[in-house]
Amino acid sequence: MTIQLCGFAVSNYYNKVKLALLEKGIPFEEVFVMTGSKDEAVLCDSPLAKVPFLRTPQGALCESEVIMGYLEAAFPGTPALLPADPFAAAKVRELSQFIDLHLELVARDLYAQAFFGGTVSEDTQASVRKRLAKNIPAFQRLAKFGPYVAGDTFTQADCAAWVSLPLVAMATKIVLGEDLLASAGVEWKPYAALVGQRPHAQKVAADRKAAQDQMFAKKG
Ligand SMILES: N[C@@H](CCC(=O)N[C@@H](CS)C(=O)NCC(=O)O)C(=O)O
Repeated sequence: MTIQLCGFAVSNYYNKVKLALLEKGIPFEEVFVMTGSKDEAVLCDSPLAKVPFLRTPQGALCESEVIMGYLEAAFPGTPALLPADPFAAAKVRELSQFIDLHLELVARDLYAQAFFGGTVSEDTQASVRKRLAKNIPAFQRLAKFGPYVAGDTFTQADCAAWVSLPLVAMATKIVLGEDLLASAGVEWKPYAALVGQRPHAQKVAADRKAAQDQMFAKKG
């Protein structure tokens, strides 16, 4: 059985895993699954109906960080996205998880207003601003941008950073009136452009754009 990546190409977490699969040259197929599915088969594989999830010959896995760990361990013969040294590898994963939990998950509270035509209360906006004011400088202590987010090599952390830093920047700019990453001195634009030059990143971006256009056409 070929590995199946389940979800949709607009999702940043889906694209984090998709970029890793492509960079590692692991054969996979994409299976379109929207969030919030009530389908029993989906809930068995991703109990919160979140995406992405991965179907493997041994069963399914949800949570992108876990999937990234699995891919690295299960396909050692492919290009490594983690250093061989256990501590150095853990530092990369620390950064990746930090981006997910302390930047993206916080900014996510703004997405309804930033991207989906909803509104976000003043309280929520203030809370996001306060949490990011603490979390962004903390991220800056870990991030290297040398030129990759964890140092001189492209790693798993870049898969997380490249899909999520622009969202954090855009959501804060649109809703709070200020790109909190840029204001704090995180030069995410040249970084995103650098990673965006990679052929596999270009494929992910092109697929995302096509999926966004399709979503927009349906809504409009
Ligand atoms: N911690 C999860 C986050 C995944 C996630 O939140 N995915 C979004 C789409 S980008 C989703 O499924 N949202 C629907 C929901 O939270 O119910 C991971 O790393 O895979």
